[in-house]
Amino acid sequence: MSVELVSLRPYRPIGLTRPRIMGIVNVTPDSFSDGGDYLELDSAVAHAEELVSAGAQLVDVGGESTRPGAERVSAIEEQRRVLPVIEALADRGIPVSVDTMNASTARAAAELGAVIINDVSAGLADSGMARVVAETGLHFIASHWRGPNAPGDTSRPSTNYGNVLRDVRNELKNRVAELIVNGVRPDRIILDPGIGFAKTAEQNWQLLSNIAALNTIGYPVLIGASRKRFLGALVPPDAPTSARDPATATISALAAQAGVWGVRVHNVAATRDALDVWEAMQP
Ligand code: PMM
Repeated sequence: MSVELVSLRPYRPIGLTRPRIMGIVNVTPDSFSDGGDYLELDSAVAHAEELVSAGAQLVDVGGESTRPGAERVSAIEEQRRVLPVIEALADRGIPVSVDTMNASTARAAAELGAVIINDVSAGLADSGMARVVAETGLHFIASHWRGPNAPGDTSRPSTNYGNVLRDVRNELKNRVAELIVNGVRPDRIILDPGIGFAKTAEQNWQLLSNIAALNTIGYPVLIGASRKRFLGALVPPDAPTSARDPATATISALAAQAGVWGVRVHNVAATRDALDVWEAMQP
């Protein structure tokens, strides 16, 4: 397994380090863009291999959809979906992250060879998560999060911000402090502004146009904007979510310019091309 591929380089304010591409494999029946496509082990593994051939340095495997209104699944069902895929990819030497809010899933994935724990709740959904991160010593992607999009729950996570950039920054900093108190090594933390989580379209754009300010928290930053709903306004209303790939790839290139550590995308080839262009245009 190539640990080198996921090692962190020191933060540099000028984006001269090409961001890592994290390819998405959702082993779910209901994710908004690829739900149901990769439920079988063979098709999930084949898709992950395609993503790596297209230029992904990492594959993110998730078994629970986080789209608004999605049913939560039990940790047991989540593990039934993701663990065989994670094991198969790790066996093939592919660096894998596990996309989970459950500490038990994170631990089991770590035991099977996952190299990163990616938690959209940054440890808030499961109080045992920080301990698993601390004990396994894996890298931890901690996203900005204000609560679940539970089905039938009218109290959707709040999009009330005084200033979205300042508030997201402060809430992420608080998460970092809490994680460190719980034993997580600072050099294991990667931050994510949680595009689409408790944010309006306008707030997503505000955050994306200020990625460089997120970088100044002092931790590597990952951006996950791929095919998200706010990009739907840029294409015809009945277009498939894949029609959002050019917009996603453009965000990847602009995120590279802002110095991010990584981008999480469905269409790896489109983002690879965008990053090739970005790299060729470096002075
Ligand atoms: N978004 C989704 C799922 N996991 N993980 C990180 N770190 N950042 C994200 O923005 C993020 C995530 C939801 O999108 P999907 O259903 O396409 O996976």
